[in-house]
Amino acid sequence: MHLTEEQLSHFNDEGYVIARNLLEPAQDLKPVIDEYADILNDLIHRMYSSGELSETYEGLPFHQRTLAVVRDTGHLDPYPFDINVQENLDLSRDSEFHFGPAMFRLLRNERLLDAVESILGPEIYSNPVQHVRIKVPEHLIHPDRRSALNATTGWHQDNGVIDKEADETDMLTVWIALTNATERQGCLKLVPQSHSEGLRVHCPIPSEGSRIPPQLIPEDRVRSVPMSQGDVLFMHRRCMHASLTNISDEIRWSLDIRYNPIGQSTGREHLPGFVARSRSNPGSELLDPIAWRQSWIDACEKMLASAKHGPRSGPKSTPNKRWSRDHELCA
Ligand SMILES: O=C(O)CCC(=O)C(=O)O
Repeated sequence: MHLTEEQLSHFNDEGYVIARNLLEPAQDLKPVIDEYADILNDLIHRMYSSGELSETYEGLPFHQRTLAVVRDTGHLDPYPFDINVQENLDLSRDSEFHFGPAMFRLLRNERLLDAVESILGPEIYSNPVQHVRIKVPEHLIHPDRRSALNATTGWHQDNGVIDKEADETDMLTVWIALTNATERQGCLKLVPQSHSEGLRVHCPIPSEGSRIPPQLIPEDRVRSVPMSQGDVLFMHRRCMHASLTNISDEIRWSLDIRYNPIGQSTGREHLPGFVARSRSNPGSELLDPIAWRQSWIDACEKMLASAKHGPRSGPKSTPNKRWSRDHELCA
């Protein structure tokens, strides 16, 4: 499943390429979808026990059950589903995240890594900048509970939201549609060829992270990229992108992960990645999902321990500090 010459040219010229049907829903995605049904079930039972929910919606499929919870409560905490930690001062020993075996196997999926290898070469590191986004129709979420994990994502380049050390790396963003992502469901939109036009200013926006200011978005060049379940989008680290708003009555569920050649900075050195494929040293590949999960628990412990010695060294409140709110374009 290596990318074709035509796909590679598209990636190089336009800064992105969509590999249609790269992943087979029944074989590649269903294990993750089933794993998430269990997380949702646990969460619902906890919410029910604490009185937050008056029903458990037993027997409904994932999509309907998710919608039912959000309709009842106005939100669904995104963190128990995410494959990352809350990089802000809310990080605590009770912080939730998900590092399950099915997800780990998807990060190591052969078809996916073959395609990644076409772009990055055979020494592939799984970068810890990674997220799961379950986006319900946006109007159902209370405005105070909206974030880029569960609602509209603002304009950015991935290079602009990681640490400077990764500026000159080949970090590759891989966006996987776990459900269809139509325009109404809030698919991604992007600016073709923006990857070759440099890094834009990103303004710090409270609760959103860093965003490219509107005056730098060439609206006439923006195109949306609807995708079907199993399609995979590969994006250059400087491709400008954002999401549309989910105005449908369905969920839009995606996974955005990143890879870089082994040895390059990940842009989040305090978080754990792993060798996903190494043709030169296969013994260095991480094969054990438990070890993967443990590496994240250890990283959290470290961040919490250093937080005791003052907020500056602890969990980062603003991961990207290269542009300040005083920048002329951010006013
Ligand atoms: O899925 C989304 O809405 C945003 C994804 C994104 O910004 C990314 O993959 O970098």
